[in-house]
Amino acid sequence: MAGYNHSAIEKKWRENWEKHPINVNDGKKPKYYCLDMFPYPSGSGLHVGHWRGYVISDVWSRYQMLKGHYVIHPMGWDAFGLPAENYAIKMGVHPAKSTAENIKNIKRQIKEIAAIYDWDMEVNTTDPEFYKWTQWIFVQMFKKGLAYEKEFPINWCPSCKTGLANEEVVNGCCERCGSPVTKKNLRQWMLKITAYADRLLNDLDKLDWPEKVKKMQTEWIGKSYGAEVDFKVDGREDKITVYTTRPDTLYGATFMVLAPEHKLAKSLATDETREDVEKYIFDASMRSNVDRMQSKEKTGVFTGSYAINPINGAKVPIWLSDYVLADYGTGAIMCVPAHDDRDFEFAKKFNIPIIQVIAKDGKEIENMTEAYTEASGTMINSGEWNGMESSVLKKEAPMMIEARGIGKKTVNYKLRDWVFSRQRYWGEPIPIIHCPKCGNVAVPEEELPLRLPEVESYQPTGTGESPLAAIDEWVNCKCPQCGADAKRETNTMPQWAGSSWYFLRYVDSHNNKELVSREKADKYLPVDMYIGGVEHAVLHLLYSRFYTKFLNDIGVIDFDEPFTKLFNQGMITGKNGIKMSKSKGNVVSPDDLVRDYGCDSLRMYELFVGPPEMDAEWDDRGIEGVSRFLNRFWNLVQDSKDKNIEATKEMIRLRHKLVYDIEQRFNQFSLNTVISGFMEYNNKLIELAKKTGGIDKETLKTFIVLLAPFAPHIGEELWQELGGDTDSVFHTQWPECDTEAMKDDEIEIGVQVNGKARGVVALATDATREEALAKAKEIVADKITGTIVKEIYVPGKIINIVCK
Ligand code: ANZ
Ligand code: ZN
Repeated sequence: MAGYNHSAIEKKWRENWEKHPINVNDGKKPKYYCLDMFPYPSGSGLHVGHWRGYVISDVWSRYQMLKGHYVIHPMGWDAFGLPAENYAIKMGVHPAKSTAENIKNIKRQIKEIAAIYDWDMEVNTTDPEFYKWTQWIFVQMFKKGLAYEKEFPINWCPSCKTGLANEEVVNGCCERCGSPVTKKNLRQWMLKITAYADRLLNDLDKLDWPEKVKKMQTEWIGKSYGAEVDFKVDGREDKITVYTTRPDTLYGATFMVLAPEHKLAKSLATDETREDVEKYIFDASMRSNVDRMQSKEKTGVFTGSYAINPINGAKVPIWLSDYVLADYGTGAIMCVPAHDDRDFEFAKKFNIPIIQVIAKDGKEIENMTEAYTEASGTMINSGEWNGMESSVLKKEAPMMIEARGIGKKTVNYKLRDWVFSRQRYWGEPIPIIHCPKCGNVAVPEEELPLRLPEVESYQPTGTGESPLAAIDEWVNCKCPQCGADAKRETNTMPQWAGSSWYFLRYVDSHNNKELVSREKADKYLPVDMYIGGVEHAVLHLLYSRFYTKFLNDIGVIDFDEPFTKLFNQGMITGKNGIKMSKSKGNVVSPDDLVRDYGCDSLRMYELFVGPPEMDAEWDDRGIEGVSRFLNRFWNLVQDSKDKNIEATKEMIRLRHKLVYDIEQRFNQFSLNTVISGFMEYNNKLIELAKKTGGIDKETLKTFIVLLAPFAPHIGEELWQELGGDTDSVFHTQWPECDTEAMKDDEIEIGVQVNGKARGVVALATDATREEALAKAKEIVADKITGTIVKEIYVPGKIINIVCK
């Protein structure tokens, strides 16, 4: 009997599938689009952690194929961005060159996984034929007023010398290089994602996504209901509008705080306070938003001016503090120290009175040691509102305030417009021309793609201008509208631009007339299953949803959510849960494992390490287990294949139970337990074969089909050896389970005491000796006398108890 030779089998089928692709579109099968988050082609190569997501998506794709779908399963490259550019700066290699090399390398490594990617669909975000459409989308947004220019202080990384979106600032530091982020006033291109805030929020309901991700998006959009209330500045004409979600606490407002950037901040200073106020404003301008939000110690400065609380006429001091953000709400707040933690801390530090207006059980607290932040309790110290329930008032106060003419009810979002320009080289040029007469004019569509020109130095200038600004012959151009001398925009797009819509392009990647033809979009989109890491829960997934809605609005596509179902795989980590990385020296390469155990074993082990949605620690030794299973299964098939074993009732029962169990686990995406199920059933079949001399072909073939998505090479090989009825195992049908046939059988056997028939016991066919004897003794208990000296159990035949 030939042993399992993984290298020979894998080579053979790899070549065969190359010649005869198994995932073909016959135009009749329903489509299923299973998408991986496309990788950034870095130079460091794939480790076993990268394999996991690709294996999950391939197993799922093959499963869908066996379920009768034409599966769209593409792969491509998200190749603009900083690492390639930083490499160019260091080594002087053009990013296009290093990117192409990296792609070639990673593609070779990805092919080792033996996934059914359709390479004819491949896209690369840095290919002008691709970014032509990234630019085209920008032009459409510009024409609709959704792309606009704005000068304002943005997050600035002094080390990368570029502006950063809020999303790219993590704990006050640059997401890429870790340097503390500062502020810089720069002219920026913005995308008006806020125009879609409500749709982005409400449509989350339509999606079959992990609740955790939906929650993160909901919080990011951050819709809140409240009121804007107008406070007059004492002794002046000015009024200051505050935004509050707790208008019920208005009587408790004992001071007011403005963001240092507030337009009245400077003018509120008096002669005595001016110097301190101006210094405070300057210092705040050097800190990033995130840093300000998270700083432990409250800082602030009194302006010297007072405002009038419109509900009771109280005179309240106006302060500046950087815990109030300039670009949220109105950039000014009324402060209720008794019921807000930050205000409480501030009031304590600066000795400002605290007035309690909500009492938990109607009683005022003597000496508050912390704010009472719940919106439940009875109103006190609140004039005509006294005695009301706070939660009721919270809802009604905005209307009451509006009726009294001192403010209005409002809705607010945390979501900000998207800072869409980067002062860097390796990105899509923004297709805009600045004309002294016409203003901003879009590059005409027929001139797209606007190609990225060659430059001599990739180094960011650090002045806030991209290296493109230094190429006069590129920058200087004619206005497409009036012909006057004009200048090109020199900022480029952020890395998110291409990834916000690439999934649409795959299904029509060679189309040079449209981004995607409507016919193909209708037929093959949207994505049915999107698989990738949870780190993209907000940014990439939110941007993609925004782009999809926009393209839906302008009629390019007929749907408005890109990803029907989302699955986030957990990470494979090194020892002690540490992320695998070159710098930590804990990277496990798949190469040796593939050589020693085969691709099929490694694929299975990637999933066997734990639930696919959880992180899992890698341990090479575990692969032995799956490899042993494949060997044992191989041997079972070899042993049975020429014997023409007739299916017994037990074989049929096991076959249907196997199908039932595997399908259930598949549908719960519990891929690790699918594999442990295989192992369990394999053991049962091997035990059974010891008694029956082998296993029937139908049962073995069924097993092979279920196994094939995980271990495609061995699956195909054994299918052929058993004379499978289709040219490939992947062209057969996923087996169905007959729940009747799956039921446990019981057999009745006779029970003797001292050789005399005394009763009959019904036993499960796979009952153990202990179970059988225990049940038998129960039935003949009254016939047993003295002590038992011997117990005889002949499975399926007889039980004899001997006593003395
Ligand atoms: C008075 C008040 C009393 C508040 C109270 C809270 C509790 P959301 O929208 O849910 O995040 N706020 C408003 N604008 C702000 C800004 N630009 N920077 C910092 N804080 C700001 O929370 C809105 C609440 O956050 C508002 O309601 C305001 O404080 C504060 F017992 O007003 B509140
Ligand atoms: Zn012009």
